[in-house]
Amino acid sequence: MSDQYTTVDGASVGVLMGSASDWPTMEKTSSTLKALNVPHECNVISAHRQPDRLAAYIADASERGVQIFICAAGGAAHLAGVVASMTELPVLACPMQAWSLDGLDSLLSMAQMPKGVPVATFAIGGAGAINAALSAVSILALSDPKVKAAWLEYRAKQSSKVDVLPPAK
Ligand code: RP5
Repeated sequence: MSDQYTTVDGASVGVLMGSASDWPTMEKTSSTLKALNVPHECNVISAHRQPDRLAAYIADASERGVQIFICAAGGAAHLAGVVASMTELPVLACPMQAWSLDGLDSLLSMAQMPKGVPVATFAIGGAGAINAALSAVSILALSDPKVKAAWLEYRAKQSSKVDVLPPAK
């Protein structure tokens, strides 16, 4: 089955998008994971247009050792919820700004999952795409000392970059 997908040896995070149009935003997820040396794989699989392909990917990815899924979708954004219905692994949801309502539709579709099948939902757009990657890193850091070291270094660097004074006029 894996010839239907982009697979990466040792990937611990599977990034999924409902459409290639989500990539300009989700590229930030990928570059954040890359910056922290977290092997991951990115695929476009639509929950409503390709349900069988999605089910096959989730089963295959879990068997190959993927530990966390990050799912991006826009509009009636059900990709993350459908993925969560197929796996016991953590699912992080990124609402896309998409084509209407500035992404509020995507945010509510993801955040308003009925109880029992959770998805952790992030901010609309780029901030959420980056934070989903960082949250995946923080989860992996619980059991991987190398990821933990990279995560602590990232946080320390970020802290040191905060401007203490307002910029001079
Ligand atoms: C969702 O609908 C996708 O995740 C995307 O955000 C949105 C628009 O998809 P396209 O019409 O660009 O394929 O399925």
